[in-house]
Amino acid sequence: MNGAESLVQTLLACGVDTCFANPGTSEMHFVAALDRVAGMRCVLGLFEGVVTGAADGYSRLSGKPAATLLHLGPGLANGLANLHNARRAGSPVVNIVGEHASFHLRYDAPLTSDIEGVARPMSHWVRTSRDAASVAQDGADAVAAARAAPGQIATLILPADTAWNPARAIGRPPLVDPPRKVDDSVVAESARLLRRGAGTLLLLGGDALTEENLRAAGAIAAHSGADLMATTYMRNMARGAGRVSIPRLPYPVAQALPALAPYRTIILVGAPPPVSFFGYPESPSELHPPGCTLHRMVATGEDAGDALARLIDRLGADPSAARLQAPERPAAPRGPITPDGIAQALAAALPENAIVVDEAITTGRGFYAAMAGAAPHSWLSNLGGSIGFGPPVGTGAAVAAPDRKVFCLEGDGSFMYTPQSLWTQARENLDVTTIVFANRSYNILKHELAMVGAGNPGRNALDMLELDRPDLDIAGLARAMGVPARKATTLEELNQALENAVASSGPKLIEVML
Ligand SMILES: Cc1ncc(C[n+]2csc(CCOP(=O)(O)OP(=O)(O)O)c2C)c(N)n1
Repeated sequence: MNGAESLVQTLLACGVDTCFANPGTSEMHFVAALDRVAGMRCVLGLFEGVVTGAADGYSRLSGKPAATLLHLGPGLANGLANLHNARRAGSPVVNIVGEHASFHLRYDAPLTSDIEGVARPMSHWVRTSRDAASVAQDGADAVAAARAAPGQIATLILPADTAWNPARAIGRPPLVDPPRKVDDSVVAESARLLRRGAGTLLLLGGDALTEENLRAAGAIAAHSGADLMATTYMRNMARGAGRVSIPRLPYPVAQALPALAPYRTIILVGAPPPVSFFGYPESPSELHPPGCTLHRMVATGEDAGDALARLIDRLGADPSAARLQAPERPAAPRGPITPDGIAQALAAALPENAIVVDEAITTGRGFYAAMAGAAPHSWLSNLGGSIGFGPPVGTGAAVAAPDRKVFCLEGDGSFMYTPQSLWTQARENLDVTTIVFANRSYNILKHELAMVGAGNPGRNALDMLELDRPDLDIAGLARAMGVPARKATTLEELNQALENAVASSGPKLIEVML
């Protein structure tokens, strides 16, 4: 057994059995080990942003980390944006990054760089293996670090000689602490605030958005009269008929401020204090109204389910009293394509237990509300704001949940960061339907330009916001990567394309011409 084999065996022993990879020379022993050690599913991505985003999506559905395999500093650097998104989402990821053989480093060969330095800003844990004998335990430590609540990024750097030299043992599977339970005093204070009466909001994020935890929050709301709201972005939220349906905090500051204005008290349950995405000259960064009390009941990494259950007990609330969303499946819409019409088409077509990955940007502003009564589904969105998130995350989600249909809702600008994801979807025959909203612009940035007070855009500025020259053929791009695609120019065509996507499995793309 060499170091690479001991690492693959260790990862398997620690429950990590899926690896998204884009390898190079320094990772060849790890690649070869995949043939010699059975049990690791390896999925090739043609760009590292696909690899890291897929690991994020995989963990959101499986509840456990995937490994990534990345080629030295530059390979890792290509994957950093989606690692940033994964980090913000609390997704566990174990990165294995190849490095030159130790004896070769001093020659400053072309791919030499400070890999630890590249890794650190997006990693909670970084280590370079010293020798082949250490690799296995380093691997187990990396898995333990990734699994620490709520989920962390662990980056293990593997010099090529630590992979090819002989090793004996495999690493011990990690003991991972369960999420911390919140203090009794914090639950008691929440109960006290809720008893004060009107004007109280429970702002829910992270694990508070699972089906069970939403039900518990719904019971607290029914008992106390408090309102419920979700964070603007969510890791994996249970939505649709039969679930507790709650609004989300709007993205635009002009809508977020009035949404929070009625509240004297905001109790944070797995949600950070609400702040605007960017700072603007004319609006506040903090979104809660002046004088409003913010009470953090459950911090990131703490056990939301336990805290909500204890709050129900303390209030004497009926745990089964939550109001559940009735099914509201609209009729398939007709006529010209509009954002509202698309929302209706999606709500009408969505099959039971689908996974929705939302990177629809401005076209999708109304989708969340419009799909509240659709068939039960999971809603995944981007907590890190780095676009090019959806196609990789949808890819990883489909690997983790092969019996569920994935729908990636994509702005065309966002889609164009990581279109290679389609190739992986075709190769692995993943059941992902990508729906691209072809407005041929960075529409959101036109609004942002006004918000930051940058004045009226001239020709040069507009050129940075328009994607119409040359014209993109996204359906053609999909076909070139082996994914069947069609364009929808009316809602009737969209309905038909969605029907086809629901009726058959495998990857597809629908380009919706706005
Ligand atoms: C990695 C990264 N680069 C750039 C941006 C800035 N940015 C935010 S939204 C956006 C355009 C999104 O365009 P599209 O997906 O077509 O949606 P639309 O605004 O047209 O609805 C850009 C470039 C970003 N958020 N992340």
